[in-house]
Amino acid sequence: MTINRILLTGAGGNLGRELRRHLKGRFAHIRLADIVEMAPAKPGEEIVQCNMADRDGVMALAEGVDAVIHLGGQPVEADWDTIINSNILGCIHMFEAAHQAGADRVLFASSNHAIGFHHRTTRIDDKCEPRPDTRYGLSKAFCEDLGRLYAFKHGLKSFHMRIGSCFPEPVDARMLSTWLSYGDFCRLVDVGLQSDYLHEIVYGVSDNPQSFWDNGNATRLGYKPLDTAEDYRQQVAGIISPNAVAEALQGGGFPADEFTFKLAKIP
Ligand code: 15L
Repeated sequence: MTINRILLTGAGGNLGRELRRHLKGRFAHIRLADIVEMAPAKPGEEIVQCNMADRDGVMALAEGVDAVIHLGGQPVEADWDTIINSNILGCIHMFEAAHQAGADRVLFASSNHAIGFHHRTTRIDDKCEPRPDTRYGLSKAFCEDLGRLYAFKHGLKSFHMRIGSCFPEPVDARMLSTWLSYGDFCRLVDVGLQSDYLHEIVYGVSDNPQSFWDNGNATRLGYKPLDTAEDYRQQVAGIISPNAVAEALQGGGFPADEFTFKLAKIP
């Protein structure tokens, strides 16, 4: 299917605004959705304010679109109510709406916090066991599986980007492993929009030699990152957490938050 009409959720957030600039003028129509206010629509754009927990609102959002890029939802750890409404229900609504609309694919902003309880010394790939490090991370792991259900049952393609740390620059030593530049994020989204697959998990990470992740699956699909956290080593190498759990585990401060177990017992 040729992709002409795109829905971008979370369009008012940092990554959404980057992607909006990147996609502009390349598709016949881009519907931009968020719960927050967004900059006014330019030619070829449409703005819709929507809460992802509102089922009917999300069903209407997906009408007539060929591809959904779903960045919307709660971006960090929160209480159960917030996670259930914004992320779990939001994702269920989004996948069901994309299916009902006959869309070809959904690209989903998953997160490294779906696997944050892996040790930093373990190199993992797209096939590793999920180890959510928070309620937030669990919602991301859930949506990766939700994508499997819609892919295998209905043929709705889904592309799950386990984003590391997507910021203008790395800000601490952990990001020498997890950093994703805005440019590489846009390149990864292009792979999700252009390549052929049924259900894939890829890591949203730049070309960092110290990465925790074997991103061979993204490479296989055509991802070629052009940026690297190594360029920032001098400025961030000394910035580490005083918390031993945060420093030992891939998710950093997320697994360490509310942690009451023993680090030595985590396999
Ligand atoms: C995420 O999932 C968050 O959305 C982002 O704010 C960062 O904390 C990032 O993970 C990270 O792990 O650095």
